Amino acid sequence: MSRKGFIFDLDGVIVDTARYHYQAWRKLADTLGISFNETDNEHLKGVSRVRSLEKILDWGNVSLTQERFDELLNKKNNDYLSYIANMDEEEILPDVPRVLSYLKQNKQPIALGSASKNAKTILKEVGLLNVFDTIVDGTNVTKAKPNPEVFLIAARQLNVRPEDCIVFEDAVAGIKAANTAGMTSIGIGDPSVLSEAMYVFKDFTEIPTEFFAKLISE
Ligand code: B16
Ligand code: MG
Repeated sequence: MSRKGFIFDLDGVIVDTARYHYQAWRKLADTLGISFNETDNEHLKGVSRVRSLEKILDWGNVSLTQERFDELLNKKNNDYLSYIANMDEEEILPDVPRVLSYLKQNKQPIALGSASKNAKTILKEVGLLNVFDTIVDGTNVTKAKPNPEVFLIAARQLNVRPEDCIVFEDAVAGIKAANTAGMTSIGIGDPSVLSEAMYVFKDFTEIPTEFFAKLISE
């Protein structure tokens, strides 16, 4: 048995903020006359804010001055912040508290590994800011997922080897990042979308406690 590190993505794993990102991106796309649906949004999950706007502009074949780009990005974030302003613990996804308490009771190091620059605001709103041993978010990384930087920093801060880390992710880009880091990747969502993950569960209600016990004892 070696010391393990459990790393959680935020949007789509701990809380369902993906729908708020979707609303904000959709509003921006409408402004530019670019069509944008939920399938398109799937490609933005786990992707940084700047890279997300670049992708939307590519899809619509639209180019912007740097000034307009920054202005729209700012507007998107303000819209997003207004949507998440009233979040509370009700928006924590099912069984996340059970999993976090089990890992804490068993003295397992836990980290947040998110691309979001709004991660701490969200954790505070839902009452989980003090649960993690370390928080690595969009303000700490220079390379966005699928680059493994965010998870490698989290492993280093937990003082756990990457091969002993287990990552929970809802995004294709995040699963790729975990795999590249040499970590155990666990997809939370649709198995056909997250086919590169080592294990996939629809949500945490589907993961029995024994599964965590086995990961800890391996
Ligand atoms: P922000 P995660 C990611 O968070 C989201 O999945 C992605 O849709 C978003 O664009 C990105 O954070 C940046 O978020 O605009 O709040 O800085 O899934 O890595 O927790
Ligand atoms: Mg996510």
